[in-house]
Amino acid sequence: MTRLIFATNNPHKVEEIQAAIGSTLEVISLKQAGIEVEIPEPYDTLQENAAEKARVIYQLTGSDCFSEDTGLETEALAGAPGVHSARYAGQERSFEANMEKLLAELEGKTNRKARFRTVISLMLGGRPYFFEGICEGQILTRPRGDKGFGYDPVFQPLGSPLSFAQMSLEEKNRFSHRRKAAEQLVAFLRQQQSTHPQP
Ligand code: ITT
Repeated sequence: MTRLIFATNNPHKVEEIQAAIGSTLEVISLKQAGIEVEIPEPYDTLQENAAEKARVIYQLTGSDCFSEDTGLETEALAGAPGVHSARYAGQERSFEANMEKLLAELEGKTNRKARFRTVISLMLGGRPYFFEGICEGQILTRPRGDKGFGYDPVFQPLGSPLSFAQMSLEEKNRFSHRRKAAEQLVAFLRQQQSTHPQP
């Protein structure tokens, strides 16, 4: 089984990705790898931020690794909060404050269309590769449910009557942006292994 460091400080992401990919890949969190580092997200695109996170951890460890950057993009707000989702309401990165700000910005707007977009950056043998996953849906008028993290209570994926925060991890993964990107990562790694088998 391939072991890869997942360059994230968000334990929810580790749990969701490991559940999505099953046992084909063993994901080692930064915490499990004993790495304590504040990873920068200085750029204006998910792809550049994801690349930077993976690059920092690759430089630090010399090991193959991956990272991901995720944004919630709303149509009525021209893609906001997007790449700024984590700090939408300020530097303290509060899930509640971020949701409150989003609901306030969308107050009275009939277009509630939104999507989560995840970009995974894989560093393999020193080279970067990218994979994207999108989940379309809408922003509810008030939070519903208490599972998950981040904007989950206000996001309802297309095709479900529930918000992400009303779903189990397995249910969320049926729709999730992160699961879709992770599956592409796994498919790519499988293909690499079949064309360049390890001795
Ligand atoms: P790392 O950079 O350490 O991976 P992070 O929490 O800072 O973790 P992001 O910058 O990718 O991760 O996340 C942006 C924010 O978007 C995150 O703080 C959440 O509030 C929100 N978010 C990301 N994925 C989400 C999901 O699946 N459901 C709800 N909110 C999510």
